[in-house]
Amino acid sequence: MTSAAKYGPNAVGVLVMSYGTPESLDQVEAYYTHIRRGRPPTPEQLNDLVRRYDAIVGGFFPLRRNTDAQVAALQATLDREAADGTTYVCYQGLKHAAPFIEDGVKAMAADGITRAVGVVLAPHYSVMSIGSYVKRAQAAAEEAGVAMAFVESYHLHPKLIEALSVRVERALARFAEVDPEEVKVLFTAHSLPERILDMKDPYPEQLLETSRAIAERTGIEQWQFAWQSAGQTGEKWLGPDVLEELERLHAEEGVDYALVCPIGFVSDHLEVLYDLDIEAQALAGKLGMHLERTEMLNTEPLYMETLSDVVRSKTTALEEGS
Ligand code: FEC
Repeated sequence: MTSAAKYGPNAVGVLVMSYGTPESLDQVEAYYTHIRRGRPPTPEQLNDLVRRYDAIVGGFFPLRRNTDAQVAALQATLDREAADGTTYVCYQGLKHAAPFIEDGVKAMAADGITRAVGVVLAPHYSVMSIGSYVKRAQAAAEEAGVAMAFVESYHLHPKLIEALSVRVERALARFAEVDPEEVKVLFTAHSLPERILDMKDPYPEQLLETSRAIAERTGIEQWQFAWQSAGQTGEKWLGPDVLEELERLHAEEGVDYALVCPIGFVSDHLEVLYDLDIEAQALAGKLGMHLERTEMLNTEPLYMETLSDVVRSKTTALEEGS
């Protein structure tokens, strides 16, 4: 018996895609090689990455636990909101680790799912981020005979903006020693190679749109955008980098209080727990600055409702297209 009967012919698959992370320190090399499209890292690069994971991993890799929890929470949200009669079945598909995107699509097809929506656990579109998830999922879906539609971005969804704004307000309250107006807010996201600008990629503008929407909603005036976690690939990446910007703000503008809000990410993981909580905090300590970071969304109900909402809207598009 195939599981098609299990879900019924009208079930809609939801391919929930995320970056992926190793499951143990001895998997870091294979993971890093996958990120580098099959080119193994040098021993120095590998040691550096293992060292960074070692600093944040306490028996489990945070991104794996968070992605698992997000997929389960989205499934529960879709089940709870099942008023329109559609049954949604979530499958996980990771970019750089198992279960890979292709595994997720195969699992749907094996369960007899013929229609599905794809959504990435990252709100902003770039051809180098969401674009590549979608390309791989689309190719796997065509091979497996699954009709798919994709959510490309949801960076201005009102519930996402609300959840992020509440986090900014909560974090500002941690600066007990100064007025919130004296705190510089830095919205950040993963940098990408500068060549995306020649492609007219919407990524930088979408990130600014999210930043502006939060600033408007919270009434903050002292804010700007900075990039983080740029790769070491020999080409130029988008700047300014958040670390350089903290140094500059302190030296040139006398900024002593800063709040980082990593709007490009939705989970606690390496780029937040190491790059911001360890690396940026060490820099702030050296400069004598008070630096805080907003809490990540993880399974925040407003975020789950954002995802459920965009998945439902895409289902309508899927039906209209078929
Ligand atoms: O916690 C974890 O285990 C994983 C954290 C993690 C997230 C993440 C998100 C994004 N990345 C994006 C782009 C690139 C490009 C390269 C690149 C390289 C790395 C390396 C690690 C890594 N990324 Fe990542 N990224 C995470 C982790 N990323 C580790 C390799 C070593 C290093 O540079 O630190 C460069 C590839 C190359 O070498 O050619 C480009 C983008 C996102 C946000 C969107 C998304 O989540 O998909 C964009 C989380």
